[in-house]
Amino acid sequence: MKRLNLWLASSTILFISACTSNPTAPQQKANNNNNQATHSVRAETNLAQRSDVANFIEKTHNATGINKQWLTDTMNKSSIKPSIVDAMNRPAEKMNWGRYRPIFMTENRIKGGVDFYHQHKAALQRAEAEYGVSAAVITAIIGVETSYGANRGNWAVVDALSTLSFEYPRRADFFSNELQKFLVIAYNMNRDPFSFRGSYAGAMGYPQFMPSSYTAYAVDFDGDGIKDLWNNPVDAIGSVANYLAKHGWKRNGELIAQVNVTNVSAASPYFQRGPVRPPKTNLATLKQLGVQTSINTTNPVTLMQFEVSPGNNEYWIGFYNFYVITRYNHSNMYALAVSQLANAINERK
Ligand SMILES: [Ca+2]
Repeated sequence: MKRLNLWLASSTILFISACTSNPTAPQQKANNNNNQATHSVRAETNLAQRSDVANFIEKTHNATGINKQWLTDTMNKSSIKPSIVDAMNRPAEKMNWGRYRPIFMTENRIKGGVDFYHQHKAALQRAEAEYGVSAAVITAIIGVETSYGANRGNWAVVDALSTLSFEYPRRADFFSNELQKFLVIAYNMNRDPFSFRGSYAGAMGYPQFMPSSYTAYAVDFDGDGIKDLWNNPVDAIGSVANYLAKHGWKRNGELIAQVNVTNVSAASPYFQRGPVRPPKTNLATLKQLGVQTSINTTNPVTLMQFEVSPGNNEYWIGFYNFYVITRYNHSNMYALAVSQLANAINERK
């Protein structure tokens, strides 16, 4: 349960990220001759008879041109999952860095990252060359998201998104947009919509992309004609690199550094608070206030305080690429875990 709550805490932020992403236009409609035959054998739930679901079908048909009967058949087999609503309503556990870090910085996860790096070295190096994004950071993101594909989630994506669209009013607008995007993906791939698996919040595949992120940022990195983030780690590698590149990743840019803060009250006004924003502080200014580091740069930084235990803090500066990682998940602790895991993988690979 701890893992679940942690995931929730970070995923809330991921959703916001996906919300503000800039999805590309829906792909060209596929020939739908076979689509009705691709539904799996599933009990009828008759969900489409609900007026809100019928409205959604109408709206989706008008917005995307997807065959209405296909939409109706799909929704009529989609299942509301009360346990997903329960999980969303469970308060997220308040967690400091001292508890967050050991969840991700484990021997298994570091070793898994080194193995993943060697297994997919060619794709990772190609992604680094094409997109300029660090191969170790790509690996670490996939490691934090799904333990390198081991935990991709086992909910039918359409059930998860239907549940959250129609039984979770607080985020209904967000999730019904994701459901619509997902239906476009399944329809265009001419695949059984119930064959796609993901987390209970609808995040999909190795990199846990929400459908809107898939639409905007997924790439076919092995050139087989399919953007398969569910089962193809090579496509996942290219897609994570593309996601970070499109959010402004700087080739060979700095990431993070731990610093000493000798005068906490003097430095405190510069601690990052509230929503994460691009770095804007001059390091020389911080040094005058007692922030100690051997780094010399004119690149702007963000000064961050992380609580290890009550009264015991670590201080880090984040550079622009650290900020870019927070576009994947708007949490400084997430980005710090990814950065440290990436460094650990880099050291051992
Ligand atoms: Ca592919």
